[in-house]
Amino acid sequence: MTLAFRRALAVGFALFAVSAAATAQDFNAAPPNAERQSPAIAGQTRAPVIPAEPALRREVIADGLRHPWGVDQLPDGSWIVTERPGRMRIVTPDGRKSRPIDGLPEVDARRQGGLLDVTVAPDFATSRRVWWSYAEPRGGRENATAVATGVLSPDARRMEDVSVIFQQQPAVASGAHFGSRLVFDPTGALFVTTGDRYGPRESAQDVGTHLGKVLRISPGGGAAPGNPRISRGLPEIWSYGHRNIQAAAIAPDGALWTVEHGPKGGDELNRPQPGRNYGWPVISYGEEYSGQPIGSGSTAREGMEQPVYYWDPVIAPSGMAFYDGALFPDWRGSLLIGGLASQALVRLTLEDGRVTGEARYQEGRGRVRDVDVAADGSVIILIDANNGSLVRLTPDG
Ligand SMILES: [Ca+2]
Repeated sequence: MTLAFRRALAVGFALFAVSAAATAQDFNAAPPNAERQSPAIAGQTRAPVIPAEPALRREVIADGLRHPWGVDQLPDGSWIVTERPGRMRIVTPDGRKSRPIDGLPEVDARRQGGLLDVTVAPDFATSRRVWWSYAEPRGGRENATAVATGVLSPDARRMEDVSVIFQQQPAVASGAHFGSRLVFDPTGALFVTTGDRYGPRESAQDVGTHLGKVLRISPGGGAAPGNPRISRGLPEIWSYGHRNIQAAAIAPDGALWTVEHGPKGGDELNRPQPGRNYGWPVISYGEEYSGQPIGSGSTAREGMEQPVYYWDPVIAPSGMAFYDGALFPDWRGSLLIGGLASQALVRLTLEDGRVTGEARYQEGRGRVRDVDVAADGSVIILIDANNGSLVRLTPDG
């Protein structure tokens, strides 16, 4: 074997290795941003990469949606979708979009603000009641996360009997970190997730504010019965010390799980327990966008909870759902999470409340803003773009 041939073979083999690595999922190959941090518990980050199976068939149900943010399915199989600039529409299963539904309160649609999540009543078939979250203008440059409810008229053109059931205190002059997912727990109480508003981040630790919290309210407004008693705390608070939670779902056992946007290298999966402190901004994985440490740079402290799992680098999480459908039997019990910057549908396998594996699907095919599981077991994602879309994912073949 000549030296030139050996070199050619070595180069060829290296190229082969590179192309093989590029076709496999290599999202754990990137180094962490905060290289000196280590997880508090085994398996808390970088779970084993599992194959992205099965292959998916991707079908655009409807496009032309401007920055869609939240989606829920109605009993007749159609979809109620929010668009961040302030519109809510019905999309039929065959992709016809209604005119914007009339009667919604004004939203502050600047930067990350606007019309956000939507969820329909468990008894929507008879009550036609809907809840939605939004950035509420409060005068001057100030705004706040708010939640309203209304009854969708029989022709689905108008929201009637509208009332605002939650208004975040205090209002803040900021265009960021509004939260705000809405999920009902098994008792009928409504969880509302919020953010630190990307300004006074210490307010996430201040139980006298609604900023950076998981809140649990009654569907007609006010603190829900059974909330934890927190010394000097507002009665709506379920848990605190959160940065910006845009993903929330109820597990098959009835427990709330959330995913929050962390700083650079600090997205977190949590299972928020009543009255507990999840640490932001005192403890956090990751670092400032500048590369500086968050506060003292510590990742653990007595009296503050560890995340179940964290991502460094981040996925930039959006909506999430537990999979319990019929079309993907191997996915049952998995957690599906939308990724914005990661432009992926992230699947986590869970065992005894811990993450055991991670797979990513649809990478690079748009910022995933929300995830839902349809009644037929297909997975529905919202692609957040100027020309955004409602997409159905089913097994291919
Ligand atoms: Ca935390």
